[in-house]
Amino acid sequence: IAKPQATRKVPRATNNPLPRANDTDTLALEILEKLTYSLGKTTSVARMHDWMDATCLAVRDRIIDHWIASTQKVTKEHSKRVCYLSMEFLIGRLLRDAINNLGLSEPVKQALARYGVDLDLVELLEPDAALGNGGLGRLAACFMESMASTEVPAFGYGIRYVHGFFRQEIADGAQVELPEDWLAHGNPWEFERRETAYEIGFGGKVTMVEEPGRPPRYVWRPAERVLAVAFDTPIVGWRGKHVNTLRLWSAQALDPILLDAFNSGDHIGALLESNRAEAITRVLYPADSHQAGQELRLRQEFFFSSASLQDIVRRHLQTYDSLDNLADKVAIQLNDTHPAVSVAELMRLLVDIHGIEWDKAWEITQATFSYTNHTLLPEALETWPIHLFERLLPRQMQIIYAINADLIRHARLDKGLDDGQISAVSLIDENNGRRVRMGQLAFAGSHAVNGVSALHTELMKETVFRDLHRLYPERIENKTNGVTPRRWLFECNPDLCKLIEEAIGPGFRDNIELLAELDKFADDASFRDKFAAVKLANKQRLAKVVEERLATYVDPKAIFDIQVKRIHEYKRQFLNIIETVALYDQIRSSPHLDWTPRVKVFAGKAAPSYQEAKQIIHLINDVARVINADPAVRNLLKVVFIPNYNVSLAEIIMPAADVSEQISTAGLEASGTGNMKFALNGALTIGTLDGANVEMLEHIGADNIFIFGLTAEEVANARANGHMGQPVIERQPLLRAALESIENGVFSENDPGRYRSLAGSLRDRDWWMIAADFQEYWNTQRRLDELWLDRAKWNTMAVHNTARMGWFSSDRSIGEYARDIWKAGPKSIQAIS
Ligand code: Z2T
Repeated sequence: IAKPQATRKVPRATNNPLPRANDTDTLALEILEKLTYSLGKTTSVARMHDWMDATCLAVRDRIIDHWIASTQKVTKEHSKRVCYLSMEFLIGRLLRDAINNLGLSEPVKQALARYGVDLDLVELLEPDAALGNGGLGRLAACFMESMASTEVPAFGYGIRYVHGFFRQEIADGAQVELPEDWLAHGNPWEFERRETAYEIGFGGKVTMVEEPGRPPRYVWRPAERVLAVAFDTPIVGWRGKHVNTLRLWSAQALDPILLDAFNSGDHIGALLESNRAEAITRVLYPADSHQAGQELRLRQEFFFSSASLQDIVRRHLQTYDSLDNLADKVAIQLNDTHPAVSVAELMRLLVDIHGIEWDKAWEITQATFSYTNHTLLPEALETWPIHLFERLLPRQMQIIYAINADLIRHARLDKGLDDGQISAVSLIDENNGRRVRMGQLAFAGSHAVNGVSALHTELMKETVFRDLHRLYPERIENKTNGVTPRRWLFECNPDLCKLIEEAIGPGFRDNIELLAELDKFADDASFRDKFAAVKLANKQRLAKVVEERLATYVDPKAIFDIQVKRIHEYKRQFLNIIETVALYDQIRSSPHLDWTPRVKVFAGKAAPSYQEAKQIIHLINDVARVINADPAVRNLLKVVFIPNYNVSLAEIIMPAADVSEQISTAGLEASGTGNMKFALNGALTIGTLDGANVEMLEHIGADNIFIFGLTAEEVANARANGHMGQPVIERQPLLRAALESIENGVFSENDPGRYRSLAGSLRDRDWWMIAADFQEYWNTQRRLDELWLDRAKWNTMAVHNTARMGWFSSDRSIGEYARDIWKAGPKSIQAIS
């Protein structure tokens, strides 16, 4: 159903400017033009920042050419669109990504060189967009890049936080949080779309309107309304083939200033409303895998859900005259439960605003939505007190009750569930002071629900969604996570890519699974040596960063053993640092032995209110201070905690690791994605049978990965049988001594009791199975020490890792979503095996 022809005829040539040329001359001229006419600077006064802006703008013009072409193609072909709703997008920098995907690396570098400007230095000035906490947000960013690269028409929908994830500093060993201000110098990648704005309501009343001969209608009159304004960022795929849009919403007051108040002299009061509105998108909540219970968080969730749905519905109605075929033309993916209120909000739009009959609306809703679960941790499962929900979103609350009534009727009458089972599937938790369960809401409103690794998906069926799964056994499926090889191999490790290309040709750049052809070079001594030389150069680069930021020398010839990720008890940085202390003790007591030199690298942020996690950071820094100052270890052991872990730092760290630490308590890490980035870049993994480690073991092979520790099932059994740490500690002198030194203040002489309760938790329930897994972890580390002495063998294994990680590309993940859940994207993508 085509739109009516535009009445004003515009000649084609002026409608679409010619695509720009990509040679060095043209780029040099255009960068100069941007510098002059967009920034108002001459080359003689331009600062590096101006060069960065000018470069972004020249590159951006080329993205726009492709963006327009992509948008026109999708519109013309009436393609189905994917809408990826996510509270977080952990994007990092975009300049190198754009340059690389457009194939402009050489000409841009040379163009800048003509002005005596180094592209590498220019890139460093771009702020790192950190609109996310960790894995979940970074996955959303990898998926956006992969959807563009595989030509799946997509919109990312999220929040344009003014302040992203906090900046971390370490002062006297402890974490200090500082505000982050990524927009301070403007953002060259975004386009404000003032015309694309929607009203978002909060509070107020619902009234029933009855008209003769018609079913009653419900009208919601919110007490408060704010405006959601769209900011669009183009996301360019590999070889510029396709460009999608990341649309982030910013909150504004309907009336920026209350003139009456202002004129009557209340200058502050005149701004209260706009302050209150803008607060919604002011700052990212810094808690990963933990529910933030505040009202502002629920406001954020509804704000971006409602804006995105209004946008989706409006766009659909621009092309089609009815919403009946909504699910044929859009697939909406809920990235965890943060946007789960969308289920109720879409029902409201369909039923209350567009007059669609309830059952029909429910059919459309379920066919449109699908939901990804990212954690089983009970403290992360979102629930909202009914009174808060009702006060803020009265109509959505009514709709949830109605959905629940239908669900319970079906469960009781058609499936014969008893009262206990009913209370488990209900959208309302009646046991903890009546709360709305967002997980059950997302499940009920979706036709497909997925976990993010094979193990995690199986555990979902047995734990959080056990009863809903029995009711709807077809709904849960697995979609193992992936990472984009463009950012996490091509851009962060260009030297390795050059080497790979020499060996197997350039095909892997378009089909990453061709990396498998590297396998046959694993036993080729000369290839292996070159592979090791690239690793060494990457380690030298990281050593330089460590020297600059921490004034600590680390020897690039030592094993770089790295654990970088959010600091969390279940991720067990504590286990790693206890092993470090035990190793320190051993080196000191047997200095004559042939110890393998190691550098233990840590980085990651703790949620500001997570005391245990902050203690772990403090402990790592305390241990580092003591060990690094002790001449007795003679550089055999170094410990560094690099502050302010973010995407840009990860791009330096991933290529520089020999050993990747993926040591979570089994059953608790849903997938992990850092594990994939490390192995792709040739690190050997020491890890538990958790999350995607299980599938990495299958792909890489048991001979090329170091697996240890209790299985998820064994952890569950140990917990059920009242496992205690103390008896285990008694039997393990190494662990005992290490724990005692931590407990007795060896690393915190000015505050000897600092770690007493942290260490005590191991003697007690040992909830995270640190005592339980210690001995095997230690033994496995010593096997790594030994392997390091046979460098040929180590390097063979490292090559196998890179060669066998192609499957963990987010292109593969996206292909599976496209084929099984969305039924969208090019036929070739949906046809993946
Ligand atoms: C997060 O990063 C993850 C799960 C969450 O559950 C929340 C956040 Cl912020 C609500 C992580 C998982 O911990 C990790 O295992 C997984 O790889 C990642 O999401 C992407 O799926």
